[in-house]
This record gives sequence, C-alpha cells and structure tokens, in this order.
Amino acid sequence: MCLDESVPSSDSTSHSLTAESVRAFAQEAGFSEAGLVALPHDAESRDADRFEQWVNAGRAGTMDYLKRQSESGAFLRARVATPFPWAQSAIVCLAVYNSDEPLSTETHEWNAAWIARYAWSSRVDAGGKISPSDYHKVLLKRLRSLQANLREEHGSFEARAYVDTGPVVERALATAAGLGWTAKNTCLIHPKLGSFTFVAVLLTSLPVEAQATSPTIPDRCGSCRRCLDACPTGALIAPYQMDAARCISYLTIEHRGTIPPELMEETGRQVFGCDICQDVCPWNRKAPISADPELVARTELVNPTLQWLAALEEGDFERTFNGSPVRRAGFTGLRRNVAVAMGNSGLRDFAPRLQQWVESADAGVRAAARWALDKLTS
Ligand code: B12
Ligand code: SF4
Ligand code: SF4
Repeated sequence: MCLDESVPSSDSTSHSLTAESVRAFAQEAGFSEAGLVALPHDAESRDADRFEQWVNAGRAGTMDYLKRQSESGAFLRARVATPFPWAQSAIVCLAVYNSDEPLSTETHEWNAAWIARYAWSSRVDAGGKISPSDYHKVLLKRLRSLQANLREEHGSFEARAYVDTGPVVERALATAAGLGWTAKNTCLIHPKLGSFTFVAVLLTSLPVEAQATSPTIPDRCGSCRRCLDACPTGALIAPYQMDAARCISYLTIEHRGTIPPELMEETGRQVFGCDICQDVCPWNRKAPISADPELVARTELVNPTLQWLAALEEGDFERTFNGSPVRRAGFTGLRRNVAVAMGNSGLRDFAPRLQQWVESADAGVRAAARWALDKLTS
C-alpha cells in the first residue's frame, strides 16, 4: 500500500520554513516532536554510502522494496533527490507509542507470547468502543493536516507524506533533522522521548530559511553495548550495524515462508516483531508514556497466551487484527510464528495442536510445527 500524498507543483513559494514554526504546526497536528532539515542535508553522502553498503552486503534479506533502483542504477532510497528532485526540505515528525505495560525482557509465563509494543495500538471512540489502529494511517492523516496548515501559510507547494512505506531512509532524515541519534541498536533515540517513537516524514519543495534548520544531536550511546549483548539472534553484528535477515522482527513480520531452522530457537516466544534491543536500552527507562488517544495499548495483545493465538482461525484473525499492524504478518505467518513459540515454550500440552499443523497446506507452518514438535518431544 502506498500511503503518500502529493499536491500539484506551484509557481514559486512565498515563504521559507523555520524549525520553530514547523514544530508548532506538527504539534498542533498531534505529533510529539518535529524537526526540519534542508535537502540535501550535510550527512547525505555518508548516509547514502551506508545504505548502499548495507544493501550490497545482503543485509536487507528478502525485502526487495529496499533494493529498488532508478533507471540510472542508483538506489532509489539512498538520496531523496533520486525519486524527488524537487524536494528542498524534510519535516520529520515523531509520535511516542510507549505505554506503561511490561517490557518483553520482564519475566513472563512460559505459555505467553510477545507481540511488539508498536503493534498494540487502538483508538477509543466517544462511546468507549475500542478498535485497532495502525500508525501508518493515524500518522499519515496528521501529516496531511500539517500539510494543509502549511499550505494556508505558504501557498501551494509540492509535497509527499510518508510513514514507513516511502522510498526514504526515515531514521537518517530524523537524525539530520535533529530528532536524536542513530544508536548502536540502529534505532533513532530522542534524548527525552527514547526510541519508542514512530517516524513520519513530509518532503516539501519549500526552502528552509538560512540558519533555521534544527541542530543535530550527538551520539550518546557511549561505551554501552547492552543491545548488542541482548540480541538473541546476533542480528546486531556490530555497533550500528544490523543484518536484518537475522532480526526477529524481520523473521516474524517481513519474511514469508520458512523461518531458517537455525534461528527458530533464538526467536523465542516473539510472535510478531521484537522489542529486546529497545527494552534493555537505558534511554527508554525514563521515556514518557504516550497519551495519544489513537495509539492506546490493547491489553489483550500484551503477553497474549499461546493457547489463544493458536486457537485463532482465519476469520478470527481478520476480526482481531483488521486495522492493526499485526495483519502484515498474515494469518499463516502468525500461525508459523506461534508454532515456533510453542516449541520454545517447553510445554508438551501443545503437541496435539502442532501435530495437526504438521499437515498444514503452508510450508512455513509445516516446517515450524515439525521443528516445534521434535523439540517438545525429544
Ligand atoms: C526495513 C525496516 C526494518 C527492517 C530492518 C531494520 C534496520 N535496522 O534496517 C526490520 C524488519 C528488521 C525492522 C525492524 C524494526 N523496525 Co523498522 N523499518 C524499516 C524501514 C522500512 C527501512 C529501514 C532501512 O532503510 N534500513 C536500512 C538501514 C541502512 O537504515 P537504518 O537502519 O535506518 O540506517 C541507519 C543506521 O544503520 C546507521 N548506520 C549504518 N551504519 C552505521 C555506522 C555508524 C558508525 C553509525 C553511527 C551509524 C550507522 O545509519 C543509517 C542511516 O541513519 C523503516 C522505515 C523507513 N522508510 O525508513 C522502518 C523503521 C526504521 N522501523 C521502525 C520500527 C519501529 C521497527 C521495530 C522497532 C519494530 C519491532 N518492534 O519489531 C524494529 C526495530 C529493530 C531495530 N533494532 O532497528 C521505525 C523506527 C523508529 C525508531 N525510533 O527508530 C521506522 C523508522 C518506521 C517508522 N516510520 O516509524 N525494520
Ligand atoms: S529487534 Fe530483536 S532480533 Fe532484531 S536486532 Fe533488536 S534484539 Fe535483535
Ligand atoms: S542499549 Fe546502549 S548501546 Fe544500545 S542503543 Fe541503548 S544506549 Fe546505545
């Protein structure tokens, strides 16, 4: 799904942007923080080189959308100007999704699974009814409102709004826009908000007023390496370097088919995404709790039981996760992940269910169920 928004080109813009005014507009639109950077930004060549090296080293696994190239062979995402030659500025916004629910690293029952914090979100309507929400849609709507306010102030201009899905390296832009540093776990850490934040980007053809860009924030990881030590699969191959093909988030959400058997045990009981390298990070200890009415944690997704997840049939999956980020894994993807988690639970009660799934039409579910059954019964 391409969640972008464009408006026709204008003749010229009457005003240029300042970090201060952009931040006020973004907060009015519902974002926690925002920064502004003129394009191309000072670190663009360095970041483009890092991105290219990362893709060329095969770190993107099967995420082919990251590898797309222009006709001239340039990686589309490495530099904003490749797909968007008109872009003069990036307004980068953050939305906090942290909640006061437990961390994945705290002790849990053996029959409990883990769904990543970012995917718990829901909104509560005036009548108190709770429905799943997806940050892509929630934040895109806010970017549109920000864009509309800017249009009132500056007249017509060209723009693209992206939350996750556009051809841009959002954390590189966020770092350049002074919203934090790209940390050793590769997440963007804001010194006050921590890393449980979503990133949303509005590219515009509006220029930035001289000296009115946001100042950058230096790296504050220091000598810490808790995230590297805690990562169960060794996906953080060095500080600031991730082999996404080993990351549990990739394996349980993005990767289709069979999870490599050598990584099944390390995947533990994470059935959708992974929070470990953020849960151990000291910068998240005092991170504020989100008060966002559209990103409220659904408590039934916090430490859900494997029994409940295993009993979901396709219709139940659709009803439970329609409108939620969890839908991205797909029904068979989640079932495959639940099978791996059951194998890692040590609970032999799951054997009959796994025995049924060994006959599944889906190869990923079959392989996971076979592996889990062998592990539980050996
Ligand atoms: C592909 C992708 C993934 C992949 C790969 C992640 C990765 N580290 O590359 C997988 C599926 C594993 C993944 C996992 C997660 N993701 Co993701 N993902 C993306 C996506 C679509 C592209 C990222 C990308 O381009 N990666 C390529 C690498 C090169 O880019 P990068 O990691 O951003 O690159 C920086 C560093 O690697 C660094 N770097 C590289 N080498 C070096 C060397 C040195 C010395 C230094 C200092 C830095 C450095 O520089 C790069 C540029 O700043 C972005 C959205 C977007 N369009 O950008 C979301 C995004 C990065 N993901 C996000 C989230 C929330 C997650 C998860 C937390 C979800 C979860 N709980 O499971 C995990 C976090 C895992 C982690 N530790 O990063 C958020 C991050 C928010 C934040 N505060 O950081 C984003 C921005 C989506 C959004 N709009 O909010 N994701
Ligand atoms: S998200 Fe999990 S698997 Fe991925 S790098 Fe962080 S700790 Fe490792
Ligand atoms: S755990 Fe330590 S090294 Fe890792 S991102 Fe946090 S501060 Fe940086």
